[in-house]
Amino acid sequence: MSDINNEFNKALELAENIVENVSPRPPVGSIIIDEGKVIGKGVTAINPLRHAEVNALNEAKNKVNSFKNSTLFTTLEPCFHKGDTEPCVDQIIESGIKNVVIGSIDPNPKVNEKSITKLRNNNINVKIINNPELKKRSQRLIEPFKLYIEKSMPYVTAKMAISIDGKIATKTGDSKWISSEKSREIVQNMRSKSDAILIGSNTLKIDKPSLNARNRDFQPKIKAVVKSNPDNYSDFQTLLENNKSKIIVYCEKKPSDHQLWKDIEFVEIKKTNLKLDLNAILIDLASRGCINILMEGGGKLLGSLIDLGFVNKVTLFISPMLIGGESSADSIGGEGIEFISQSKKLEDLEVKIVESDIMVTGILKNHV
Ligand code: AOF
Ligand code: ZN
Repeated sequence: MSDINNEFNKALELAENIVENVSPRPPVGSIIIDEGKVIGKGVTAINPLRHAEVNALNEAKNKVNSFKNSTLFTTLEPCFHKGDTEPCVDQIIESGIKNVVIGSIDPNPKVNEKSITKLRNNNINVKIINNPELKKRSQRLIEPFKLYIEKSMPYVTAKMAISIDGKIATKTGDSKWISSEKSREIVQNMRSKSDAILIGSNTLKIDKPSLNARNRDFQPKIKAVVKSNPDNYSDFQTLLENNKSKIIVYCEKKPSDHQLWKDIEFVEIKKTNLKLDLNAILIDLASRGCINILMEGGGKLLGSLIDLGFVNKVTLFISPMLIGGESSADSIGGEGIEFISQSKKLEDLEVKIVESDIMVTGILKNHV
């Protein structure tokens, strides 16, 4: 890799490893290099709320007398507007930095190339990274944010723990545990980085999950359940255990005694084709600032989401076991397709071994 790509890769790694959930902002990593040395590093942070570029500038400030020989590498175009923070573009100009290298253009219409133009108008040399691999990784980082900004929709990651024969439970509903302990730890991290966890009514009833991110500092903002007729408060007990999230039940009709259902919010959703309108549910979650949703089953709800083109990424843990049984639950239900040519294809496949499992992640490109 050339020097510039090497340095940019460091900014990318910072952004890819942010543990704090920074939604609804995109995760950004920035690095400042002077005379070949890293003098400042920064990522988007919530506590205190500060953008990556400013965090990097603050760290670098006392390390050199002037930034005239420094280069800022940042994974996203700096912001142009005053949001919850002051515009980064102005702080970069004021700092005296003369070179900026950017990964992706900010799709936010309030920014969208305006900062690049402003930097150039202030005699700052701006380069957009053109190494395809680094470009792609920069894009990946902002994909959920892009979907949210452009379509007001959240980015849905479907997590599945399946047997070799694609089952998510036995015929009696037992599913503890299909995936290995290490795989389940990875899922705790995924929960912790998600804004909302989404499940269907069968998963609630059969698995009785808590959906907490166990032993993690950051919890999902929302635990969401899709259930047409919530009629039994005790079904929700495990969700309430050690709960730090808001619990929302998307239903056709609130239970008549809903005031007695402590700590649960009901959102009534109309049915389309006899099913709750999933588009309306996702729009509601996005309107609450949820841009990353982790879908944790079951097969029926996941199948419907896939049929409608609402699943953006799949994370699959395949465990080396066979379950069998016609009545045991399959990982994906829904309508399905008639021809292989209509199948949803996974791109950017990553495959690795986690303990005894095969972990596969892929991006579903052909969503609507
Ligand atoms: C940056 N650096 O680290 C991030 C940026 O409400 P605010 O002030 O936090 O602004 C959020 C917007 O800033 C967000 O919508 C996106 O366009 C951009 N994100 N920009 O310069 C950062 N996270
Ligand atoms: Zn900014």
